[in-house]
Amino acid sequence: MLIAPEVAEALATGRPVVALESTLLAHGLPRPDNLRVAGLIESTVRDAGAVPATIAVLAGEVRVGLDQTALERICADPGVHKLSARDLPVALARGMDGATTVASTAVLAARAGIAAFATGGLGGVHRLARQSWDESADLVTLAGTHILVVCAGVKSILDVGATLERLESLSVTVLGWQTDRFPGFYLTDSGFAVDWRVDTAAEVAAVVAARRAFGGGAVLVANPLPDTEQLDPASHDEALASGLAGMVRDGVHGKAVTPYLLDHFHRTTAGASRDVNVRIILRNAALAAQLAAAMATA
Ligand code: PSU
Ligand code: MN
Repeated sequence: MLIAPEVAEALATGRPVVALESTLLAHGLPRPDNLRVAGLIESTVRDAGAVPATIAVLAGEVRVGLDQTALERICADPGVHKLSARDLPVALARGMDGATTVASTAVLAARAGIAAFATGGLGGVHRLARQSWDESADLVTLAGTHILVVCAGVKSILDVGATLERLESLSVTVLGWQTDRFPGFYLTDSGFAVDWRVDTAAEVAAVVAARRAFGGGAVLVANPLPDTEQLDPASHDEALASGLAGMVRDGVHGKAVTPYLLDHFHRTTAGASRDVNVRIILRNAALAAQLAAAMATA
């Protein structure tokens, strides 16, 4: 595992660090805009007072903290692999390049000693899961990984109710950031409530410290978009319906499902969902930096 000098120094001196995943760059956002967004995410973390650590695999080596050349390599190559936790060993053994999902990023970040991680939306239980058994490895991996994850809930392309039930079974702590409602990624409100609302960074830091003290697992902070910034609900529902139909028609399955649906949204909403997606990530990056700072001083 190669930790960038800036990240290593921040970790050694107890300064706040925010881990960032690379799959949302490589497989969640269109090229070449993804490279610009990668830079924006990192500068947002810096402006909020923390050190960004984007995680990826390059030539079979785990990299924690990417320089510009490395970011370009992950963002520009259309053939870059999507690596969930189970794919990591193969990529490492074969010297491959790959982008890391929430699951693999969380595992690697925790291993590096990073306490906070920002993403867009978590993977979860897919709407057709009763037939397909498609549940993201993000869920089961987070159950056993000591890390704070900031997200805008789970993507609305998923079965949100089923995902919340699985998070409960897997004992992942879920907190609503200044809200009682579980966010729906593109949408402010998924239609489901959260059990625990938190209003300050100090509260989150106290929950994380308590989680550490009594057995581990992830703490999820769900950070909704303000409703003035969400995707128009009507175009959302339309894109979702045609996306799910297209998925069945085209026989999309496995790790291709999430990138397929995100790309379908971006195309059918003429880029509106991509803009919302970027706003979500930037807001989560800023909040994760703020929470990492509170955890560093707790
Ligand atoms: N959130 C986004 N865009 C993305 C993803 C999340 O805003 O592209 C990615 C994350 O890397 C997440 C993955 O871990 O989608 C889930 O994929 P799957 O459903 O195949 O587990
Ligand atoms: Mn899946």
